[in-house]
Amino acid sequence: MTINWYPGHMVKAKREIQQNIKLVDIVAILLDARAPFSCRNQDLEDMSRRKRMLFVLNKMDLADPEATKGYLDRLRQEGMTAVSTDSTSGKGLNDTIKALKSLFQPQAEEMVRKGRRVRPMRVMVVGVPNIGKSTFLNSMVGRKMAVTGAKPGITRGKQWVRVREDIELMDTPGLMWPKVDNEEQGLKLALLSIVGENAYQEQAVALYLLEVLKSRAPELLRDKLKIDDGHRPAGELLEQVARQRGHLLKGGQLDLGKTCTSLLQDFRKGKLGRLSLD
Ligand SMILES: Nc1nc2c(ncn2[C@@H]2O[C@H](COP(=O)(O)OP(=O)(O)OP(=O)(O)O)[C@@H](O)[C@H]2O)c(=O)[nH]1
Ligand SMILES: [Mg+2]
Repeated sequence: MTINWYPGHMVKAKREIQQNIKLVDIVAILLDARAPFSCRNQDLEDMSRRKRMLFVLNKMDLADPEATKGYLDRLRQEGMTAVSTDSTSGKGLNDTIKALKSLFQPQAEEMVRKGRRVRPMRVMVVGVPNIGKSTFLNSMVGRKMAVTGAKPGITRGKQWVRVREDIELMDTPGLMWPKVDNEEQGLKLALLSIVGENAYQEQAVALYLLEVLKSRAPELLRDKLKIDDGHRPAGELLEQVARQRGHLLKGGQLDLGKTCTSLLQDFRKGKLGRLSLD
């Protein structure tokens, strides 16, 4: 499966980000904590290369905490500044503010040296769709300013918001690159709702989810899906879940489509437990 998904509004979004990036001091690159490396967008990092960057692993509440620690270490070893957040509860926001302040410190000192007033730092929030950019902005502000939603493609235009006395944030629309060539990466992006629903086959994504559970988190298969003999092929596990959930068609056949939809929904809501994919 090759995911080819580059709607017209993304072309516009990319142009807008490119134009506005000149005005900012720091680019906060949001990544999904469950698969931060799979949702790094090289286009965005290229556009930001003259700016200070902060990597924010958002949705940490849905990720395996040990894996998140490992991903943060890996990014820091690459010389990046990185933090993790849960934007729905506000966890990690203090660390984020601290990291932003220390990234801005050299510029602030330069302003003081030149006898200028230190102005608020301007931070652009970027990343692939649906990873929580607008939710992150809202939680930094402490009230709902930007529209959010469970599907990719919610934010269209740009918006600047004064978050605190010393920080201004700009929300941007989610940006994907034109084509995902790596099949597994595509499945991860689909699983995380980063690419839209038309770009993939639900069954392939659900089977991939079961494979990941089998190999990385058999305890979640057992505890959340009540599957004890999880070594069987993913197709059989899917049928078992369909039977358990009573997903039947009129003639009594299994309604696997329904099972796939409900499994993906459960994963996305965190009902299958905390699972990381990278
Ligand atoms: N569990 C959890 N859910 C989150 C978190 N941050 C955002 N969400 C949810 O993720 C979904 C997408 O959030 P948005 O803030 O709209 O994402 P976005 O990156 O602005 O999306 P686009 O504007 O479409 O690119 C919403 O359902 C949010 O409630 C988080 O830290 N934890
Ligand atoms: Mg948004």
